[in-house]
Amino acid sequence: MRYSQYFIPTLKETPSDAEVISHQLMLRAGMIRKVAAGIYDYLPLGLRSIRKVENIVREEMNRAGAIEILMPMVTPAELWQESGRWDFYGKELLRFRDRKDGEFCLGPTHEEVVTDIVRREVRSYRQLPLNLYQIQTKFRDEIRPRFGLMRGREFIMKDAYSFDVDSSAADISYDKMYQAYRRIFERCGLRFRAVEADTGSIGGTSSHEFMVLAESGEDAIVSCNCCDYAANVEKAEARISEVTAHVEPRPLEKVATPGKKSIEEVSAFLDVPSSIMVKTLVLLADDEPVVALLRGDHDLNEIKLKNLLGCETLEMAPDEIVLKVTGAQPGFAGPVGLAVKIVADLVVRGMRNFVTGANETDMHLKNVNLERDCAVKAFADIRNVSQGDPCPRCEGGAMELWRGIEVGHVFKLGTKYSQALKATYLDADGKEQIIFMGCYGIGVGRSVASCIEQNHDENGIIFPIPIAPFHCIISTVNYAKEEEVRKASDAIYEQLLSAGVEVLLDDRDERPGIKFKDADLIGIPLRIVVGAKNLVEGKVELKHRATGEMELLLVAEAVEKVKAAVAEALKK
Ligand code: 9G3
Repeated sequence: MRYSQYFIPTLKETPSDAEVISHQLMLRAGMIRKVAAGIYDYLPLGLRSIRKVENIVREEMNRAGAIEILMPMVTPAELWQESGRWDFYGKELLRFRDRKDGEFCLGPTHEEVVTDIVRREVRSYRQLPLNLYQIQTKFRDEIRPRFGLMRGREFIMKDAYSFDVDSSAADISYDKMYQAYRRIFERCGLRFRAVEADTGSIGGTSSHEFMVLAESGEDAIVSCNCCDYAANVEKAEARISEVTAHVEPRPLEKVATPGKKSIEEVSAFLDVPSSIMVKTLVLLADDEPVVALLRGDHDLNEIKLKNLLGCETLEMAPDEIVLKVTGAQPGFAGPVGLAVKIVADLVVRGMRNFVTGANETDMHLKNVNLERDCAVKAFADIRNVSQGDPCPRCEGGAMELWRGIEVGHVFKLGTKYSQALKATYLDADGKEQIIFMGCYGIGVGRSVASCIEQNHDENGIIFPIPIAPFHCIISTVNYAKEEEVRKASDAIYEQLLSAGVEVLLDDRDERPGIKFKDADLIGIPLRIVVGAKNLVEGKVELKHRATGEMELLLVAEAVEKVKAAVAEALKK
């Protein structure tokens, strides 16, 4: 491709409303342009990278035995009503009516649509296992779309769905997808971790998220520094710490703590460490008050508590509820004397003589001991794991906290959708059985964006060859004026093209500095600089964008090196 005839609208300035580096660089490199909140044009360079990721995904899905289909973006309300999700989802599900007043939505995911295909077409166990996938545009009306393609409203997703005769067969399908995902993200040049994850609203029994490690990631994950345990913090198990050695319970003591509400304030005022304090949180679970107890230096994991209580909604109680439940202003709540359900974190069970609110404004209690002072019905792991916590799976390992960008998510769905839509098969005895499902998503745009989050420097993007828009760029010095430069550049261009290298010839009538800056900004991995001075010795410069390494080579050598580097990077 010749740059002068292509369409790469690069920007010098960083757009003000782009907060993360990948969003900034994708705008500046002329890869995307915003049409509306969370809705983007994919310009030529952006589309080329998107298509590269799609092709890697497609190859690995096909290799894993999945079969490609394409389902509609517009889906009928009836299917969503059968699964019960039409009313479950709020405004995130973009609903509309057609000209005949029929109700539809823009597909945010396709469990219902694909299960409808299978319930109509699959009748026998001989047709299973079956894995159908698509690479298709989804729409989710996010309240706050941001970070460019990282959290858009319209986005390209690969979504796959597996169908099996039973749970153990479904596990085999799940594992095939899990391995295919590892290959996909390795081939995309991403540094990622697969982590145990909560299944969230989709239901099902278990799931893993594939997280690209990046400081700008919205997800918090932990991994053990010894074994291969890794989990989203939403799900990570906090190891049950050993109960403190037997300590004599001391007499309860009420102390004045005027205006001291937070753990930090009370800890400083009473000169006690937060680790011998207990924070008492008042929440509303499906609008019913519930109290959670955690050690002062631990944080509540609302997903764990929500899963434990089995409630639909869980939020911190407003001040007036706290006052009603505890009789005190917020900041002085404690478990002693409360008449509501209390759930205590496992660590609290091992605590003795701890400090907590007195359920009296401006007062706290010292030397509280659960058995003596208040009845706690339920103990459970309801806290977020912290950096350095002991690993729950191995002896000696410790938890390390990371930020991650979720680029893939695989779920064991069980029979939630096949039950709801009556997708069954006849087994070898002719008996009707329910189908077991799995579902598997990859964010295509998010994969490109997270690759940029992981691979950039102050000059711009540093694409790994497999998903770079072009493999090589030829930056020419005075292409228009210097006959020698033009001849050599065109020759190198033709040789690389005929070798299957995707090459961009920068033949613009621009100053070299502009060309070099653009080449760095758009992140093309290999660059050949053709200038009259080096051509006198029959040489050109070869620059590796990732390492900055610059070599002065004979033209033929440079062409061979580029071909070899590309072949090496694309080996599957
Ligand atoms: C909705 C809306 C938003 C949603 C969903 C449904 C997320 C929804 C979870 C999934 C699960 C898997 C197949 C590919 C992999 C992920 N947001 N999820 O189900 F109606 Cl508005 O999408 N689906």
